[in-house]
Amino acid sequence: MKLYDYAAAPNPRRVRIFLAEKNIEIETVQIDLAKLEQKSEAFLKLSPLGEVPLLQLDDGTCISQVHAICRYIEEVYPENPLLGRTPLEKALVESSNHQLNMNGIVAVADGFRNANPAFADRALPGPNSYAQIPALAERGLLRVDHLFHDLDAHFANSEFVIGDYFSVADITAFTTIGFARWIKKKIPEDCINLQRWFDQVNARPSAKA
Ligand SMILES: N[C@@H](CCC(=O)N[C@@H](CS)C(=O)NCC(=O)O)C(=O)O
Repeated sequence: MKLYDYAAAPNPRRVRIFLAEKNIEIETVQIDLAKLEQKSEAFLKLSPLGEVPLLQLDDGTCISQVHAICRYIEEVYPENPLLGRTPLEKALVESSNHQLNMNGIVAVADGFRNANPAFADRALPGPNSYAQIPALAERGLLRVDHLFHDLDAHFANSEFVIGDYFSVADITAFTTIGFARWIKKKIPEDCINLQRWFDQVNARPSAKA
């Protein structure tokens, strides 16, 4: 297997942390998004969306999308499950992870891509050109503020996103907080529960991935 990656980008980081939690080492290939290498003919042949992360299997098959890549890895390497251990836990992890992707990763991406001049006409990733919508950038910032406070309230009574079980949902939330720095958003000082959870996850060796 080979992971097409970009060290600075949040979505590939989610997969790198997932792999690190499972102690799996695989070859990575850097696709430099700053140099628009994702738009090269060679990469678009593998990934028509021109996005990283992309997992390429030994037979050449390519899997795009963080969730699908994590699902495949979990099925092939079931030890130390991160997508849930029981039917109920699997459903709860998927529910939280989807919600955190939409209200976290996507909200920050809206805030960043709709305001940064480098993303003019690239407000969404992928092969099509989309103009920036400044109101979406503003909404993104507001959504991140709300997410921080919602998570703070959640972590007042819960060690991780799903009780005392560390899961992919924690990886998504943790990566969101790192990504939020791109829009100059830090954990607010009054969010002590969120900060406690963040420090705990940040202390795991996988956080360096
Ligand atoms: N929904 C995709 C999102 C992937 C994505 O947005 N990747 C970004 C890097 S974090 C990308 O490849 N951007 C390419 C571009 O901006 O052209 C997933 O889950 O993998």
